[in-house]
Order: sequence, then C-alpha cells, then structure tokens
Amino acid sequence: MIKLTIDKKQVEVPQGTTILEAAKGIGVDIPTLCYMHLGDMGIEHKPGGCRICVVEVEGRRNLAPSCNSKCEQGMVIHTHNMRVLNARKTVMELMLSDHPFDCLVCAKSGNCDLQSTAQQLGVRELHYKGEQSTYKVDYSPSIIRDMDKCIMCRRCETMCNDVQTVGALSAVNRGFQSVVAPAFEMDLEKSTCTYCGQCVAVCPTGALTEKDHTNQLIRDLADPKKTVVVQTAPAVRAALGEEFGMEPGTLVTGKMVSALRQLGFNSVFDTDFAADLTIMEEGTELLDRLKRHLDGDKDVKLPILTSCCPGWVNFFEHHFPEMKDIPSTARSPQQMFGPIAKNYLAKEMGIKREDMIVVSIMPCLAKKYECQRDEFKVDGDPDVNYSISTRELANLIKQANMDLKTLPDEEFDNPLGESTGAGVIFGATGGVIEAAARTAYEVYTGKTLENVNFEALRGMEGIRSATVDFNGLDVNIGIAHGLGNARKLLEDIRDGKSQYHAIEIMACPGGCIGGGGQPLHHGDSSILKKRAAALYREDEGKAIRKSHENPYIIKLYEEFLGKPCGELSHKLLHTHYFD
Ligand code: HC1
Ligand code: SF4
Repeated sequence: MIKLTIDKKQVEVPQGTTILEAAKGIGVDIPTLCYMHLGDMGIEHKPGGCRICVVEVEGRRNLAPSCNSKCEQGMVIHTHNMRVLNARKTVMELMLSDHPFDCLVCAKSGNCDLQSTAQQLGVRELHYKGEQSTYKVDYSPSIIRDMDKCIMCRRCETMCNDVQTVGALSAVNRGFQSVVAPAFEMDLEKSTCTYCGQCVAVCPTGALTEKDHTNQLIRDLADPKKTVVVQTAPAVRAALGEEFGMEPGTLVTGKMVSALRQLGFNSVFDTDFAADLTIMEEGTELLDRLKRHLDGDKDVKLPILTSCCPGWVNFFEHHFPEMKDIPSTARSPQQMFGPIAKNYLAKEMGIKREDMIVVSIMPCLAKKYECQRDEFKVDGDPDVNYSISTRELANLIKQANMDLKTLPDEEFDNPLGESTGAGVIFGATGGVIEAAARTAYEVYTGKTLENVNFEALRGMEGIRSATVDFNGLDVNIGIAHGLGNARKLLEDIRDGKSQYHAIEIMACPGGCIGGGGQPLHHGDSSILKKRAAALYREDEGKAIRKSHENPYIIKLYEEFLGKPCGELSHKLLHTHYFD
C-alpha cells in the first residue's frame, strides 16, 4: 500500500492508484473534462490532455494531471490551492477562446460539461482572444458534428474505436488544426459509422449531438389534416423519469402515455406490441432453421442472428458484408410497427396512408437513420416518418409545461398498444433472445413453459452464453452487447468456431437501455442495471408474458397477416441487407 497526503488528509491506496481516484476515495471530486471511466467495461480513458484536473505535488515544479498521475509513497498533494485554481481557470479560458459563444441556443446547453466546469471554476471573464475554428457542420441522418465545439477530449474516439471497434472517428491533423473526424475528414454519412450514438452519449460539449426532429413533430401535431400516432420503445419507460429528477430505474410507462396524449398525439401505441410481432416472425425463422439443421440440411445458416438493432445491422453491412445472409430477415419492431399502422390500422381508422404520420420514441439514434432507409418506404413515404429520442421527448414535455412526475398514469391505446412481458424485455441485453426462447420453446415442444424466466440469459457481461433445453434439444444461445463484443462472436462464426444456434446482438452496451438517445449515464453501469431491472419488473407484472399469447397479435394474424413468415408477412415485415 502507498501512503500519501491529499489536502492535509492521510490516505492509503493500492499501488497503481491515480491521484484522481485516491482523491475520490476521500470524497474530493477533482474536476475533469477529458477523463472517462466506463464502469464494468474496464475501460478508462485518461489522455491527460485537457489539464483541468491538475493538482500540485509538493516538490515538483510542474502541476500534475491527476487522472494519469500515479500516487507515490509520501506524496503531499494539494487539489485546490491558489496555484491549482488559477491554472485550471487559465486552461478553461484558453479552451473557451476557441469555442463558439452560442450557449443560449446550443443543443447541449444545461447538459454541457464544458459549461458546468467553467461555472464551477468561476470563470467570469475571458482574457485570451485567439483564432476561432471554422469547420463545416456535418449533418448525417442521426448525428450532427459541429467540430467548432470539439475540445479534443477524444472520448468519442475511445467509444468508437475501443468499445465499438468501428473506427469511424480518429484524431487528424496537428496543433490548432487537429480535430476528431472520419478518415480524410469525410462526412459521417460516407464513413463506416453505424449511428450507434455512443460517441454522442459521451461527448462533453455540443460537438456531437443528435439530429433533432422535435420541430417537425410540433408542426405535424398542429396540422389538422394529419393523424399522428406514436409508438414508444421498451427502454424509454425505464429512463425518461431521470430527466425529471426521478431515480434511475423508475418506471414511468403510464405517465409517459399520459404526456404523449397531452402533447396531442391521436393515438399512443407501444413498440412492445411490435416486439411481440417480431418474436412471431423471428421465432418462426429460428425454428425453421433449427428443423432444417436437424434434418441434415447442410445449406442452412446457423447461428441465426437477431436483426432488431439498426446500429448492429449497419455494423455487419459495413464490416461483415459476406455474412449478410446469416441474420434474421425480420425487420426491427420499429419497422414492423410502421407498415402495420399504415396498412392495417389506417384502414381500421378509415384514413389514407398519406394522412397518417407514424412517430417513434426511441432510446437510440440509429433508429432515426433506420426510418429513412429506402426499403422501409412506399413510393417515398416512410413506414415510420421519424424517430424522437428519449432526451428529445423529455425536452418536448418540458416545453409543454408538464412535469412528468405529477402526471396521472394512463393506458396505451389499442389494438397496437397491448404487449406481453416478452415485448418489454427487448430493451435490455438478452431480452430479445429470452422473449424468442419463451415462444420457440412452446411452439417446438407443444408444452407449456412453466417458468418463463430464463435467468441464464440475463446480466451485464459483454458476451454471455447459455444452453436452453427444448425438451431434449439443447439450443445454444449467445449474447453480445457493444459492437466490440459482437465482432468477437462474428469472427468465430466466420472462422467456423461458433457453437451457437442463435445469437442476440445489440450495438449499445447494456442493450437499448444504454442507447445513444437515452438520458446521459456517463458510463455508470449501475444506472444501466437499474434500468434493466425496471424492465424485468414490468415483465413480471404483466398478465401475459409470451408473445404468441398476445390477443391482439393473434387477432392481427387471423384478420390480416395470415401466418408468421407467410406471404404478406414477408412483404411487410421482413427485409434484406446491403453491402
Ligand atoms: Fe430497442 Fe427494439 S428493443 S431495438 O433496443 O428491438 O431502440 O428499447 O425499440 O425496434 O421493441 C431501441 C429499445 C426498440 C426495436 C423493440
Ligand atoms: Fe462511432 Fe457509433 Fe459514433 Fe458512429 S455513432 S462515430 S459508430 S461511436
């Protein structure tokens, strides 16, 4: 153990501890900007570049960045003396000298680490006037890059390269010209970006933000000619409350429905209904492939991979195009909801397709891009018009002078608002494959599944595996969340080493509960665990917990679709992938 003194307090820490960690251990929070600790992922990003976290070490000439300076025996450290505070202020003023002054209209205002740290340091005047960067703003379907606001913390680069292994972002150029960008400073849309949004989730400033669709929504809600319906993703209900000061893991399903109705949506539906529908289609495909495999069909593609996460779909299209016939062809629940709303519901409501606007509330930024894919349009009209993130919804609710906390609980509309517990758990890593197992088991064995909780499929480890007994048939299941973990399972498949029959992949760490459009969780995995627990609680509380028992799903097949993976399902609910 190493003994040292921090702010006149005796501290004992293990070898290798940084000054930042040692200070935290005694309740001293040194301000940081570039530093990022990603909880259970074991990733610590500490470039020591921003120098906001400097401290004085007695006997040393220079101040030391505490995030990447290790504690040494007998050190005497001052975290907030005059010299340290002046240095931090100067560093901050220099950063601000090359930062736009549009805080009042910046998408990140109020949620910006640069702004709050400048406040914390008491910066009231700027003594340095320097050259200002003037980069072209890069607008992609999901993400906006405004590099004039980049402070070169390089957190986004770590997320993109180390966690997601996508490699779309890296530092280019030197000195004043240096910036984090795709190769050759091309637009994000032309790069290998998957739109997972994990870079946005860790950006401390307004340099990376989501494309905002709230104004378009306000316009549509005000148009009397339009019928505007909304679907809400599973993970939103487990995190929206955080934007209103509620504890992580507080379920706000009923309050969210109430808020959406008050915002003026004609009907409030649930993506969870479409998740049940996805299980009918994807589960049928899984059983079909399994049966062909058992019959000795050498051409059958196993393992089958889930296909509901658009960031993941973008990833395999860019990075593993030769494997694009392995994932399920089932569309994501978001994209199943759209055609059912515009082909089935619109008829029931007696309105024309072109007069219906379908909006989705998603924890995800890739969903914004997914809506716009050409294969999900009919004569240019998207099945889902656009997607709003959890954060955008929170802002809209605040704009409408509502406090989510005080709203009454209300129920979803029907027929597309009824869901089972299986649909709810889609939002947590492992949930999609657990939902599929509940239905596939009963369809395959013809027996009732007494315990629907497949505990072995749950958890937060990046790669998990479990074997589910289908009455004598061992079905090997793999789960990966985070694209870096997905890459490992894909490489095994490519090398012929995979033993799995089915794999669930979600692009974001934690699954959709950790999506790039959720309230920022700053890599705190305890928040993700609480959100996941909330979804499993909602599942436990549901009267029906298997997708194939959803009465409205049964009715939809009887009245409209025919059978799972039938002709109409293939036309409306399945897709194909591109190189
Ligand atoms: Fe998801 Fe899905 S679970 S992808 O994570 O399959 O975004 O929540 O809506 O479509 O249902 C996201 C969440 C979501 C879809 C479903
Ligand atoms: Fe990388 Fe995801 Fe950001 Fe794209 S959205 S740049 S893939 S982290």
